[in-house]
Amino acid sequence: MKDKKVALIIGSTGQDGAYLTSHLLKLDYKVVATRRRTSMLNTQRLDWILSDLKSEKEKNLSVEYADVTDTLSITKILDKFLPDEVYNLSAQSHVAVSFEQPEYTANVNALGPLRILEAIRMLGLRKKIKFYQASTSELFGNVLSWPQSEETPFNVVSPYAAAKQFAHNLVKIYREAYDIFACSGILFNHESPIRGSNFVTKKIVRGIFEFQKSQTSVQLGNLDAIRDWGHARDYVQMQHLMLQQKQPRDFVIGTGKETTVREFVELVSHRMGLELEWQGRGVKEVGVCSKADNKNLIGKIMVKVDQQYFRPLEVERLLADASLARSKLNWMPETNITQIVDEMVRFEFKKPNFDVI
Ligand code: NAP
Ligand code: G4F
Repeated sequence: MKDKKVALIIGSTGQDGAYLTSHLLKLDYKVVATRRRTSMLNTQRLDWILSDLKSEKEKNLSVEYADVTDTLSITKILDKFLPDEVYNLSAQSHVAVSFEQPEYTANVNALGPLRILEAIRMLGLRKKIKFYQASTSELFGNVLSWPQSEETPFNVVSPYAAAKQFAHNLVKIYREAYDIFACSGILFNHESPIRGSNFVTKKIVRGIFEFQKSQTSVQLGNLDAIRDWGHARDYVQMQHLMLQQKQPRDFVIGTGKETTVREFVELVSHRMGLELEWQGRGVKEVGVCSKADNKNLIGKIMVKVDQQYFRPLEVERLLADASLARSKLNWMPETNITQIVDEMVRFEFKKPNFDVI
């Protein structure tokens, strides 16, 4: 009997890590999923997503401690499990936080992938392992052309993106210098019910849900930012497909559809049976409830713009051209923005017994 392929997922406790673990187990991989040592449980998302998998599948899962700021932990896990595929999804992934903690962000997001690639090389595994790096549309930054494809120049505007650019370049360098099968997925924003609660989509869904219950308003920054939002479940399929190519190559992954933060608020409100009217401008802008079954909500402020959620520099507009992924890997996103909103809202109403941090 042919041995199962072994995949190491570094950063399995995050949104994508949970979806990718589930996807690879369904494809009959043995999965080694890493978590960080924390003082409290941090595997809730993984547990939630694996709850629908039969125990036979779970037997193919091993959850291990590893931290990309700790070279030894990375080297040891590679040496112990000798994986066929390594997915580096670990990151300090919040752009606004990267302005507050630039050094930490660089350590995790730039030096983390360096440590993994060096460990692969020094352990003599460069011909065995295929490596995936979670790159990002934030690299396009202050965007130089629309829509953004693999050919669009980078123009980063945050410490997060600067660190990710270092990693992106490094992947190319290790691929060319050492002949490692290494590639980067340049992923546009992707969301899901288990998105961290300080990203804008989850914050909006949770905030409007709370407004319905307790009339507290949700405070947001730039309502006019435009994003190309897809579903994490669709995007992890592409992460796996990228490592099945004959030759390693980077791909842009996105839907090719634009939505503003303001429109996202309107979609979520509508899905919850509410409508709102925008009043005022700039940091004085508010969204006032104009329609609701509960008449007590009408006239109350649902959304308030708050200066503290603006960033020192902003990526105003992102839009993917994922035609290469479509033609070379036959990949297409399956979930549109209305379906994403619907899934996120339904999850919020079910009141899951864990908090997505
Ligand atoms: P996420 O939910 O924030 O997950 C990040 C993961 O990295 C978590 O498992 C986290 O562990 C782990 N991690 C953080 N620091 C670590 C360290 N020092 N060592 C090991 N693991 C560490 O992010 P995501 O949305 O799933 O995104 C996955 C990757 O894709 C990230 O690299 C992100 O930058 C990138 N990306 C995301 C998007 C998007 O829209 N979601 C788009 C483009 C690129 P804890 O659970 O313990 O915090
Ligand atoms: O949800 P966000 O924080 O995502 P952002 O900054 O686009 O980054 C995400 O996508 C990247 C891919 O392009 C990933 F690389 C990265 O790891 C992360 O997953 O913010 C989206 C937009 C921004 O323009 C932000 O300024 O929403 C705007 N926004 C407005 N009010 C807000 C808020 N963002 C957050 N987080 N919180 C607010 O209150």
